[in-house]
Amino acid sequence: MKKVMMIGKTQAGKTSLCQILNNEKMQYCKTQSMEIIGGRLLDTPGEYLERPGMKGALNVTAADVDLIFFVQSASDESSMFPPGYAGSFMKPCIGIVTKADLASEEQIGQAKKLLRMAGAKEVVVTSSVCKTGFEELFEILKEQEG
Ligand SMILES: Nc1nc2c(ncn2[C@@H]2O[C@H](COP(=O)(O)OP(=O)(O)OP(=O)(O)O)[C@@H](O)[C@H]2O)c(=O)[nH]1
Ligand SMILES: [Mg+2]
Repeated sequence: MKKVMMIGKTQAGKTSLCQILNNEKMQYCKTQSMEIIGGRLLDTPGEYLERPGMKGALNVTAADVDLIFFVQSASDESSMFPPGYAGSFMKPCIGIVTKADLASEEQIGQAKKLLRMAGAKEVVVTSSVCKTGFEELFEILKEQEG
């Protein structure tokens, strides 16, 4: 099966997303290092995106995956994704808005905009609490299986 790497700030909801995609119960656990979940989901700690000195590790590890998810919480008005960030990866980047259950339509729109500015070619809005948006995600993952 093809692999996906999650990139996003701490608390963005990357691990929760992995848990739902892997049919596990959602359970909070701070990610401390890069971790493979269910054989195909590569979870990363938010610090890798937030700390300039660690960002390069994401680009190196991206060589091992087929697809990248840029994960942005709708309840977070700021983003750590530089404009055009997707261009630094040789892999397709999909934007994932998380925590839609906590946000207004306006906030969701803002998160989508941030992800598109980062170069995400497609954006999916999700809530891991309400389990919405996952059919679309599974569809994207399937498409990628070729
Ligand atoms: N309301 C709501 N809370 C969420 C959602 N997704 C995640 N959370 C909560 O947000 C917090 C952080 O979620 P994580 O999935 O651990 O975040 P992360 O991106 O893996 O964070 P790091 O491991 O620190 O990089 C947890 O308390 C989750 O329960 C969601 O869709 N809705
Ligand atoms: Mg995590």
